Amino acid sequence: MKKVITYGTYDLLHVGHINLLRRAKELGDYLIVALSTDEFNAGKHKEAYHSFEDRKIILEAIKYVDEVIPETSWEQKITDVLDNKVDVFVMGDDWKGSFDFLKDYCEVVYLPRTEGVSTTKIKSDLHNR
Ligand code: C2G
Repeated sequence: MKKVITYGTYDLLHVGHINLLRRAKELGDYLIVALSTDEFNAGKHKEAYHSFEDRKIILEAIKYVDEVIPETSWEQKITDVLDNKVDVFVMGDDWKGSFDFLKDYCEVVYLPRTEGVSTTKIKSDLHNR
């Protein structure tokens, strides 16, 4: 079984997130999403609208997602890859190059982002209505 992992906040779920998850799943048989906790988001200077618990329930309902684990630190990726026997690490290409150190442990794939949509844009558009 080919296992894939990806990381993110996945707040205010939108088509860019779904496009990423669909393409990530197409690279293997089992997709793990390491979901940023509210505490970890604070470190990313991000404040999700939905709580970690709610974002986890939402992700687990997506047919491409097989498992959701918490992302609590920047340093957990190597351990996650080894402990879960991951074959492929996937992120959107806004992160291109940021995680190449993982190439010693698994395949690293950066996928093109979906243009024109983001959680930040959703918040901004709604605020300016
Ligand atoms: N994404 C995308 N297209 C968009 C928006 C997001 O492909 N229009 C992708 C991002 O590249 C990322 C995933 O969707 O791979 C989740 O996006 P975020 O929730 O914004 O994740 P981020 O805050 O970048 O967290 O350790 C890594 C971090 O946790 C990544």
